[in-house]
Amino acid sequence: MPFTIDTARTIFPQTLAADVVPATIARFSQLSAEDQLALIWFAYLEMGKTITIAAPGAASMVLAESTLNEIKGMSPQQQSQVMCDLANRADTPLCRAYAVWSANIKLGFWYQLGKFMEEGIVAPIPEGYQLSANANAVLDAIKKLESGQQITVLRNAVVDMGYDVNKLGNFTRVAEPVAPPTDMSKRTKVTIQGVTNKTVLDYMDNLNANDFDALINLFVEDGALQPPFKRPIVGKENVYRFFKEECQNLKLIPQQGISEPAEDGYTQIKVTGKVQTPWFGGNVGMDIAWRFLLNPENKIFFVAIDLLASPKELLNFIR
Ligand code: 45D
Repeated sequence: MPFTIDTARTIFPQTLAADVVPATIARFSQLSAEDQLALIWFAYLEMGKTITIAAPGAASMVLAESTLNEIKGMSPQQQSQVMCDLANRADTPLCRAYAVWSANIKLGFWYQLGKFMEEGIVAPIPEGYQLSANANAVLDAIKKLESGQQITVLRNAVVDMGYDVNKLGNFTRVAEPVAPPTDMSKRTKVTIQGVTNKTVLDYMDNLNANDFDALINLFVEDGALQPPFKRPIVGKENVYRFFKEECQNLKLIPQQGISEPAEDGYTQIKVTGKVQTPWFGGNVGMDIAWRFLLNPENKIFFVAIDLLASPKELLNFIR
């Protein structure tokens, strides 16, 4: 039986993903908007003690600028209301504007609001705000996570805010411009213990070089990519857009892997290693697995990217 995206998703089923991340997000989303905002504030302060976040690129700030200026001009009460609206996914013009932004613009927007809150330009979380018992329990759970898992929870919380894009009908996405790929002379090459497959090596090297044109050509037309805790993104066109919108300046540091034949002349390859996001650079190394399924022509039919449950999983190559 030939592979489908659904059957491809189950290759290397013993791979243990950090399910604590979606579980924590689910608990978080049950909280009141006030609790959500205060909780993120406390979590953010806590994380700031050990890891520093990089200032977002100028391009993403420009795209959020008019909204940020609008908020700056509001009364403190209106400012708090706007933030609650975002957490409540309310139907307001501002929540609609937020909804069409790429993940990086949303993160840059909150980064800037956080600064404004510290500086007293935007209404802060009230001094002495008491989290509900549930919110306290979620905050405790977040504090216990590894840093790679913490930043994933935070990112998901931010990305989920605003009006639901699926209710917008026709809309135009707003994303940072795509910078040209790294100059050939400046590119680096990964090596992966146990894996010599050229497609997999090219995947890593092209993504590290922001060369999304070369990268997408490694995929079959109806190929798919499954980001951590997400449904697969299916079809070259959609995967290509995802690369350009969400994958600039990632650093992939694959370490080891295993390659073996699958049915119908396909090859399945699992690689584990670290990934750094431009937001935290070398401060946070996420433990990641890539599960590739290549067709007989050595093109990518499917690749899943998993955030691993623990560093121990980096060495788990059991099928
Ligand atoms: O509400 O091979 C305040 C793919 C309080 C591609 C705040 C990948 C109020 C293929 C503090 C102001 C992408 C899948 C909020 C690989 C409030 C591929 C602000 C993987 C919200 C490897 C909060 C890539 C703020 C991966 C400012 C795994 C929060 C990338 C900021 C992972 C949070 C990237 C930030 C991650 C989080 C980035 C900046 C997890 C960034 C997380």
